[in-house]
Amino acid sequence: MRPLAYVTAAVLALCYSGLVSAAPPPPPIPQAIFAPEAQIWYDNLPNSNLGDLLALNISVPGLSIGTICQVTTGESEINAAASITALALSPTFDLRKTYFLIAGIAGVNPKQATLGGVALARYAVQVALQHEFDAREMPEDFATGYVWYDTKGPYQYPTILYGTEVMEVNEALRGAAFDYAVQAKLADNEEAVAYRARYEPAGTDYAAAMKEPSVVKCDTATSDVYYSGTLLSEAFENVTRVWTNGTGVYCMTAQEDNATLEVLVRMAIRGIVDFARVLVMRTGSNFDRPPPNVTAYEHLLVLQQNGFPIAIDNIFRAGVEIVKGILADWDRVFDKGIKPTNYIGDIFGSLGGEPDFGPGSRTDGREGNT
Ligand SMILES: *[C@@H]1O[C@H](CO)[C@@H](O)[C@H](O)[C@H]1NC(C)=O
Ligand SMILES: *[C@@H]1O[C@H](CO)[C@@H](O)[C@H](O)[C@H]1NC(C)=O
Ligand SMILES: *[C@@H]1O[C@H](CO)[C@@H](O)[C@H](O)[C@H]1NC(C)=O
Ligand SMILES: *[C@@H]1O[C@H](CO)[C@@H](O)[C@H](O)[C@H]1NC(C)=O
Ligand SMILES: CC(=O)N[C@H]1CO[C@H](CO)[C@@H](O)[C@@H]1O
Repeated sequence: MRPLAYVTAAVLALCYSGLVSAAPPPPPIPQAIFAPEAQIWYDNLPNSNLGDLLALNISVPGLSIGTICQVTTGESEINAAASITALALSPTFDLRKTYFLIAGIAGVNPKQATLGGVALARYAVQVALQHEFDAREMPEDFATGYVWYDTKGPYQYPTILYGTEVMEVNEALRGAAFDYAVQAKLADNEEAVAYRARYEPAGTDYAAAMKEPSVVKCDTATSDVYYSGTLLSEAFENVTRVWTNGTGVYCMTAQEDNATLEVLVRMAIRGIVDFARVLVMRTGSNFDRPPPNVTAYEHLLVLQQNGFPIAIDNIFRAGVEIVKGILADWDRVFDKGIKPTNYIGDIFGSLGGEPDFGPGSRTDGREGNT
């Protein structure tokens, strides 16, 4: 049987939104990306007195939405981008004050977090947007087969950019969400405890892997390719560090966040959404690399890590605290929004301001398409 970790690629996004005609306070709207990541909200939200997601089921061409506005994007970058575009352009909703909680399971870096652990990100990095040589054909002195566009070897800073390489979200909002999320009692299970124990740090820096699940602040990597193993994980860890000019912490790996965020940047330029109201939350379903003395193949396709059920569970457990917090403080804080203190947006500076990573704004600090 395939490990459940196989489905890691999915994302669940939860948005808090007002319907077009809604009088204040706008009704909450959740948003999901992949069936189990959505089901956990359907099953549990009614018990938290925040309403029933299935009470209002509005069909928007291209996606499906429930009532706290729950959107299932589908897995991988193309599905995520297409679904969020369909949502944002739907005349059914006014999303200008919507909080988007992008929430899904993920691969997890054992140096930063663990199975069932919850990460709130500042950066989403599209790590595999590069040339790739099969490692069997790469030059002998290369540490990885990945090489950035218009460069001659790994980790030389790229001069050709597509614009979606790095996305940065509102750090002050992340801080508020973190304070809510840490109130959650996170789920764990015995099999995950046993698999974590294999990361016993024999000359490794895997101490975080061995702890019980907690909420942490660290970043997400996006790649359509579901990679696994120490060398690729280290390569993308390096990419995250270099592309964020040393500030990004490679932690969770998934297949959608770059795409979802790119759409939200474009929609923010059009005034349809507020990019300062975006949260990226990922929960660890499987480690991105094997423990000591286990092959990459066995780790991904033979052994059971059993992080999937607790990762799904903890999406809700941490996520609902964030939703409750936003609702409870709507009038005082979240209606007007939390002003970002960091740069937010893409590597081109499309939303204005000066990126704190990358080669600098292409719009001279102004908002607009490049
Ligand atoms: C929402 O409605 C659509 C069709 O109207 C249906 O196919 C879908 O199963 C419903 N979703 C849920 C979660 O009930
Ligand atoms: C990652 O970067 C470190 C430090 O620069 C380097 O030693 C290592 O070989 C790199 N790993 C890969 C897989 O490229
Ligand atoms: C891994 O294998 C080596 C060599 O057999 C052994 O010395 C080491 O203790 C093993 N480490 C773990 C964590 O099992
Ligand atoms: C990020 O690092 C690159 C490569 O060293 C450099 O060219 C760029 O100016 C740096 N960007 C910022 C905002 O520090
Ligand atoms: C490799 C890949 O699919 N990258 C995508 C990242 O997201 C943007 C926006 O949706 C796409 O244009 C890129 O193609």
